[in-house]
Amino acid sequence: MSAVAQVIDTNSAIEAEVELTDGFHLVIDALKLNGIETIYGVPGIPITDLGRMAQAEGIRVISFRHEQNAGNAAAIAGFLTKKPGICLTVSAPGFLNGLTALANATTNCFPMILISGSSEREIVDLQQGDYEEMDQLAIAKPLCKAAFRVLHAEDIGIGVARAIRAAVSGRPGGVYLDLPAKLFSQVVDAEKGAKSLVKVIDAAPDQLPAPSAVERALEVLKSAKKPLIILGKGAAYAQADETIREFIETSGIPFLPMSMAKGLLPDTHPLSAGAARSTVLKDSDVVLLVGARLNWLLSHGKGKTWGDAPKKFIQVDIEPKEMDSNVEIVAPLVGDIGSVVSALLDGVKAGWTAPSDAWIGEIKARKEVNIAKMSQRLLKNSTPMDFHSALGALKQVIKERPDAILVNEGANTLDLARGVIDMYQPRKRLDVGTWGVMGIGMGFAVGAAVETGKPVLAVEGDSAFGFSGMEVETICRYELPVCIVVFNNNGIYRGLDTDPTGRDPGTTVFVKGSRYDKMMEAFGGVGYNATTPDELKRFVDEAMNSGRPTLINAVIDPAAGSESGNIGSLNPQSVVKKKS
Ligand code: ADP
Ligand code: TPW
Ligand code: MG
Repeated sequence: MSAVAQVIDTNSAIEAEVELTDGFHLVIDALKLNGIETIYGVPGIPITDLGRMAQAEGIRVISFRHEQNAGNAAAIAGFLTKKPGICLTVSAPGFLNGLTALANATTNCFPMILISGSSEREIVDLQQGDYEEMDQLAIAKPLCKAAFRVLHAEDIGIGVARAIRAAVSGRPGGVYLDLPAKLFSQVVDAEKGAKSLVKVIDAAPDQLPAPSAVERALEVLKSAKKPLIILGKGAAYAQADETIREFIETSGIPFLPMSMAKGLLPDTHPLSAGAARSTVLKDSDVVLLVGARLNWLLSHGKGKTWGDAPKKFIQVDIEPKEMDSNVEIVAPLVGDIGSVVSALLDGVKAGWTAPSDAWIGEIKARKEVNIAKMSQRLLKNSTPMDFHSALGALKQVIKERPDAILVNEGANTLDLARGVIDMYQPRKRLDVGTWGVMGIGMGFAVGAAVETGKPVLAVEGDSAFGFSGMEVETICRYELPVCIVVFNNNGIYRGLDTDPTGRDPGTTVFVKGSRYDKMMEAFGGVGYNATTPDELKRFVDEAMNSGRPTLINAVIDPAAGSESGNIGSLNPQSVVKKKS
């Protein structure tokens, strides 16, 4: 008699003798044992009951309208907590919908685990056409850090433990865990099942740098006339906030935060070089990268952006293979940021000369010019609003509520908000990251609200918002303190394109005069239409005070934006002139 049949036929006498458990419960117990408190997902065969049971067992289960958004919520949960965020999906199409978020998490070094139910191995492998048939493990593998499948309920403990360790150790990233439908109803002796579970000990161990590597780096740093520290989102992730602050303040080296590292030290800090970005990239002679890669976002460490003067790079990263990825790293510091920066701090305390007044003065002067220029533009009170006047209002909101979380996506809406809105606390700015991907908005907003309980302000281009906009229902359903501001300029970059043939709308434009606020009202949330900076500020304040789900349609001049925001130069140009 099979184990399942035995349960069905069991009389009360046998029940009393052997307590049984099954795959469903072992998955839940394994997650709980490892401190997983929340699952983000979309239900359906074969994981509907898994979600229900997880909820019944006290895990918070947040159900979304699309798996990509659930995946993005899990990914940002991972970034914010250093524990893997969990996304749960059905097979083939649900899995594929979640996979974009898993790949994006891996690209951004966020720890997350995509758990997908899958079809019967025997049928999938013979390609006999099962319900939602797909070889999910094979497809996931190249897109994440690690991928595992569990076939026997006794192995669930090991499978979950491996997934957790793979996600958070070393360079964090996405992990895929494949759970075939049959696994969930497999029955095992409860005691044996409990013993098979694994609590992951020291999942992301400290990784200390070699003392010789620290010496080498300190020597290079001491030789600098114009040193610069670049903080990346790895530094934000590391949660070594106090050590990083002390190192910067003790050494007196100016710092430049990458987008999601803003607020690690306040943007208003005297050593912040954020408002003098081009100057410091060009003129610095030694650059210490802390949890930031020399990828396209830093022009690969070479070319015009970096100027002609010779430059030496020191790099702190947990991933040894990151070194020399684009240019020579004269002093690689492989280790976790907390340990490495603390070693550097000890070195600086042992003897250090602060950077020259000339260097600090050059940066200060440039900052003052740029900030003055910017503040003029922020004060403009034009109707319709342009990006700057609208952002001026939102800058003030974050200044008054520095613990609010800012989610940001779009093109102009992203690039200009990044420059205008000062951040004051670590891990408060969440955005499109390494890929510049659209669609993270509502997933990040939900994940951030659920994980932190803090109010979220999501500043969204109208196009960007559309990628995940249906989750306003999710925000209303869970009554999350999320205020969405849609920068409605009627389209992608601008709202003015036309079809040269006159047949259709232009490729980058949307319905004119749209009222995104009505979408929020449809689900019981609050909607506003804002046409001036004063209105915008007032509506956001109301939303933040009430904590009610709110969407503000901010009417922006369709002519105000530029193609691709700040990165228009990446657009390929056609060399062919069409004959008329
Ligand atoms: P940004 O886009 O902000 O420049 P990146 O995503 O390019 O940042 O870089 C983040 C880097 O941080 C990655 O190379 C990753 O390996 C590294 N990293 C992540 N966590 C840690 C950590 N705890 N210690 C050291 N390096 C880390
Ligand atoms: C998954 C390409 C980059 S920015 C953008 C798109 C479609 C939208 C810009 O319009 P928006 O912002 O949001 O209205 P604004 O303020 O300039 O008008 N698909 C994906 N990712 C990306 N990056 C794109 C397409 C893109
Ligand atoms: Mg737009």
